[in-house]
Amino acid sequence: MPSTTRRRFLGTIGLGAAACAVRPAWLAAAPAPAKKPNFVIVFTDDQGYGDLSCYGSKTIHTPRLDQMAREGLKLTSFYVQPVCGPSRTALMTGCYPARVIRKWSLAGSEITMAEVLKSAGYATCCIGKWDLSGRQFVEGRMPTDQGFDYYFGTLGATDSGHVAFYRNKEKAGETDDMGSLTGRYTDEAIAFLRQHKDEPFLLYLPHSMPHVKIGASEQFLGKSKGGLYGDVIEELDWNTGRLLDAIKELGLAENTIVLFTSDNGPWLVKGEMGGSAGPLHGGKMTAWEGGFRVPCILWGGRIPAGRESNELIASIDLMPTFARMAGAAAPTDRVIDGCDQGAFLAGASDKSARDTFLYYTGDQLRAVRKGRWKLFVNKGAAKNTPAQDKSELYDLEADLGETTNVAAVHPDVVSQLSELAAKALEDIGEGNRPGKNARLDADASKALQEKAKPKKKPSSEGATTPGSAP
Ligand SMILES: [Ca+2]
Repeated sequence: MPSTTRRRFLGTIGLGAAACAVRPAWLAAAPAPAKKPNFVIVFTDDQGYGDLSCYGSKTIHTPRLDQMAREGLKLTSFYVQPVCGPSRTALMTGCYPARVIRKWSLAGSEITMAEVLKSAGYATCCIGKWDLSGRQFVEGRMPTDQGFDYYFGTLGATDSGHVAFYRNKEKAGETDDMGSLTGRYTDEAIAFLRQHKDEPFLLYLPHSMPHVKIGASEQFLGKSKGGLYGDVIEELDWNTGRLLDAIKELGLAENTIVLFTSDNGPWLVKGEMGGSAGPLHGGKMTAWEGGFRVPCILWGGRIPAGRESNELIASIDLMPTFARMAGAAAPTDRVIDGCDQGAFLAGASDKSARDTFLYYTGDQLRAVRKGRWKLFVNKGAAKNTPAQDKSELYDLEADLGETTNVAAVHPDVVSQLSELAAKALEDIGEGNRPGKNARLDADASKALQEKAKPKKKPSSEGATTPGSAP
């Protein structure tokens, strides 16, 4: 769909997600602040819940992120998606990935956060790992086709230890030096800030690190008690500090919201080259908390300092939240799963607008959460119907590490959460049974047909067949 046609869909914000609490009338009627806030999203790759000192790491030293947390809002129940491409889909579209993709490639017809903010007059920039075009050049699916004015970075990940850069749609060199990426992306990001300090902007900085193959520059190599992985995180910490310093120096701190998070949990099978989920069970590509729950810190003059919250917030909420803050509009012609968290972030409310979350790995619904309860509905091999006799229920407030199945003690909760899962399957669907509000493009439909053929063993993390059972 041409971008001019897409603009027509940008009406006023909708409450597409039934999961979102109703916004109080007085708040809905409040006028938007005169000056539009800037947004900076720092999105690391495969960094776990336990990898920052402010989230409990004893071996990795992250003074700048710790300070950012003290001066801002630290979230301890923030959810992304369990693997790279789908996590970027969620962040950009405000939707559960299973609603819109089957392969790791986002249709041009989907409306991204960048497109929404661009429609409100924002300068938009993406620096780093894109991973929304199947890790290759695809006309119509590049960052500059999806709302970003400017792009520099790598289309895929660092698995091979070699990456090629693109600047907008042109090839822009390559490197085998994985330790150069964090500094280089940060330089590019700061250059963008200097150029656009006088207009509202979205700076999206999806780092390539600490996705294996990892590397650190000479300044950090061998310095951390956490080994090479620790060096990589400490380099990310230092460069995030450099970014915050630039924001302050340019006089942008009061009106810029900086968010730091990771795209998914740690890649545990990589051993010492992977991170830690801290007190959480599981890691990347699993439906345990360690796959989905990551550190999230928000900072800037609009975020009250010194807050820590265990409220349930998800990356799918950021698109509608930022749209509203910008006086812009999330799409109303389609279902969006995100909730407007503006009141919570501003400190006007202690409560999240969300109290449910769906855990899809790949295209399969594995678990659902409501409040303190999490129910696994289908932990085994892919099935399109949750197997009720395999239900496992965990109390995340009493048992964060998901060690004790309490399904037999709380049949009423199992029943309530099973109903939530059934509704998700009707609405979003899974596998080759898309729900009534799924919108899979031709590319995704082709993937479904391929899926119906006999399976080959997936390679590595499975760029074409993402996800696996916990
Ligand atoms: Ca990742």
